[in-house]
Amino acid sequence: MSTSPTYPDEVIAHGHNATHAELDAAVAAARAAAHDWARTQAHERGAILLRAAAAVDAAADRWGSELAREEGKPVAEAIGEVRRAAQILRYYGVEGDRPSGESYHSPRPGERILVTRKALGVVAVITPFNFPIAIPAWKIAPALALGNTVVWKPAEAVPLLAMRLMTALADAGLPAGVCNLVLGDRELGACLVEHRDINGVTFTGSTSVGRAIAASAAGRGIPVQAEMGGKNAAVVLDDADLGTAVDQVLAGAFRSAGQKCTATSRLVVTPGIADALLDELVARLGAWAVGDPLDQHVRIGPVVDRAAQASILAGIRGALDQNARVLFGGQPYVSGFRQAGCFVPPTILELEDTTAQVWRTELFGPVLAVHRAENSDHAFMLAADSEFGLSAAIFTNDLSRALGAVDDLDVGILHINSESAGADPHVPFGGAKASGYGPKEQGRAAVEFFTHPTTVYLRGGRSDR
Ligand code: UN1
Repeated sequence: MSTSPTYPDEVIAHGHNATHAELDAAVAAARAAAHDWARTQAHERGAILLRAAAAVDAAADRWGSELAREEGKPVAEAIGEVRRAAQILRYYGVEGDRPSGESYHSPRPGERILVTRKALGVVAVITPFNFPIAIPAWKIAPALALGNTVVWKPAEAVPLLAMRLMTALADAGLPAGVCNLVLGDRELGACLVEHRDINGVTFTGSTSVGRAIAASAAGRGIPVQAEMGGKNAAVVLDDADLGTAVDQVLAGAFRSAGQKCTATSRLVVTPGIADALLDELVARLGAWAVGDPLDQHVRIGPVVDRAAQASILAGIRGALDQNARVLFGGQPYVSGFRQAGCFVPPTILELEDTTAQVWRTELFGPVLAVHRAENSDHAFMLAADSEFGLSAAIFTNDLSRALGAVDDLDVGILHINSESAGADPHVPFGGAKASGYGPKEQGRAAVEFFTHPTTVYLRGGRSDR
């Protein structure tokens, strides 16, 4: 069952959580389907994804509204997410047209060496609440396109959108057993990733869970792809364009109520622009409506559930105890529907030092921590000082400094003059340090995870040639 984070008494969807026996049956079905699916022509597999993409696109407005109701992000963002899922399905729908493997010369006469790529087999897919259809699409589409079968456990909060994607795939003609959806809690997810009959795990979620999955997978010798936490910095240097920096920092920090692993949660700013930037951020954020995500004017909806709300509010309180200064927000809603729902006020906190928890740990909510740097070198040093390394955003018109950031920041994704969030289907997505483990997602990077190579030494068998 899922409920609305906006109006917690409202039930969005009823469903059936899988039992352990049903989980076993799903894995067995994926195993039984694996041989034939891997041998189905890549173009035929792709055609199914393309049909699913068309159905997802056609349903974008309807499913976007459902997504906004179930997950809480503003409806325009939610519709955009559904369209992004379709775009990803389309990207992998033409995988059959792309190069598959490599060909090498041989040091021996009469021989060629081919490197072919083959499916892993049955892949466990574990997805988070915050992109209920786009993240599943960007794991499941490459898994299927490259010939794997799938058992998928989505986050408990968003079963309806999971059902929608699953239905689109089934209606597009996906054979029975190729993709299996199991609904359930974290414990069911643990049983799935520990199942003896799976050949790989792809996961997006917290660093602690991702690392536990990676350890368990390593123990069984199966590959794992884990996309985990972030504490992404935006660095605004004196020479930056103020308007661009303000727009992009607000978008990075507060869209989807900050519930993106790529969200901007730290802001580092140099002295020549600091006051103007902070004044403008505060003034502009004041005009962002917080409320029902179905209202077209609303820019910030609720966070996903009560537990998330409580932990983000506790993070804000903790920061205040550690002497953070509130520039915006900071106080929980004490009346009206925002108090009754899972709302967290968008909050900007200025810190004197960087030991505060709010500078170090991921809150996964609409909270931006600010620290003033002495100069640009200091700013890059502060940005780099994190156990995480998912994304960063640098605002400057100085090409040398921008290129310096490429060298100095150990991140998987670097934006120069754009917000820290965002991803495209055709390029690698994933983080460095504690943010990522295993091969990256999307684009050609996904091929590395969802297949393994077979190196074929190829000679003719006739001795007369
Ligand atoms: C985005 O920035 O648009 O869980 C995508 C997450 C990321 C996806 C971010 N894996 O938030």
